[in-house]
Amino acid sequence: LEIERLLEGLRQGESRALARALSLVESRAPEARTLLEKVFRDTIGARDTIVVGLTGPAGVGKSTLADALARKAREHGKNVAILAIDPTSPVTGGALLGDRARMDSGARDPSIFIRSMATRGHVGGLASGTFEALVLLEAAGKDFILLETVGAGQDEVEVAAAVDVTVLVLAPGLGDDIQAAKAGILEVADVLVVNKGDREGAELLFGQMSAIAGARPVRKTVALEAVGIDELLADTLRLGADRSGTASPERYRRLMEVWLGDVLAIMARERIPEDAWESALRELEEKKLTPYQAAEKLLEGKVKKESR
Ligand SMILES: Nc1nc2c(ncn2[C@@H]2O[C@H](COP(=O)(O)OP(=O)(O)OP(=O)(O)O)[C@@H](O)[C@H]2O)c(=O)[nH]1
Ligand SMILES: [Mg+2]
Repeated sequence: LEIERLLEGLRQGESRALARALSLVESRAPEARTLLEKVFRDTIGARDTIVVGLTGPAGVGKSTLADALARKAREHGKNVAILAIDPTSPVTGGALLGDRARMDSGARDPSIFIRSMATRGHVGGLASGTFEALVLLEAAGKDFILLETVGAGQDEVEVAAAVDVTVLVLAPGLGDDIQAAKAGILEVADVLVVNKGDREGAELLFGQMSAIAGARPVRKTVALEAVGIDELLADTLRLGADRSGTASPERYRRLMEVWLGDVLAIMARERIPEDAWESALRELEEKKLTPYQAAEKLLEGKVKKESR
């Protein structure tokens, strides 16, 4: 009954229901799956929601840019959400407090839904639960979603699979971070942004990015002052229209491929009995097995058990 009410609130686009639903996803509550299964068919791949991924090294201005883009998209009549994926501290297990506090603070446009989620050590800059969160945002009627992730410079394929348009944000004065970012995300980015256009070195970086961008748009922005945001929004709307929802079955297939792989790994782990897991770990410690052999053993054990 509780879940029915939540579902109803979600479909009405109520922010409180949406926030509650996302908390269920984040805490990996079983109700999250129930909700997801009820809305799945009518959301992802069936609507014209545009999901824009903002990624790039720490501190380049992704959050500031997301704010500016969100406000501009509101002016265009979009129903906007910002989802920020926080790297979780391996020590505390909590999301980075500063960002979280800022993201969740009330001092902003109440018509823009903002939320941050912890990554729980999941690779690819995405939380385990990001796909689910996007579906729930769509179910609540959001049609322009900004997904902020910290670009680790590798394994960005997953970010790209989750979104319709990938925006790589860079800024002058980052030195080696730019090199790191270049490695992975540069190939999959659809739009390149040089933010902090008011800073020294912006012009140089803009030139460098333009030289390697090929046919892709390169934009210079000053996110703090909303400079260059119109053009960037136009890029995302134009590219997004070709790729989102109903427009692109191939993208849907790619997303499902990544998503299925994720879920399969999680489910396989959950189905391994604790004693089998522990004994595999022991054998790994004793170097009797490699991780590949251990995984094979665990999966075979499971299959035998179930067919008995
Ligand atoms: N000068 C200048 N500063 C900016 C601009 N955009 C953002 N900043 C500042 O840069 C700092 C980092 O901005 P954020 O938006 O938090 O950057 P971020 O990429 O989201 O950072 P993380 O989430 O920690 O990776 C803040 O102090 C911003 O005020 C800009 O266009 N020019
Ligand atoms: Mg940020």
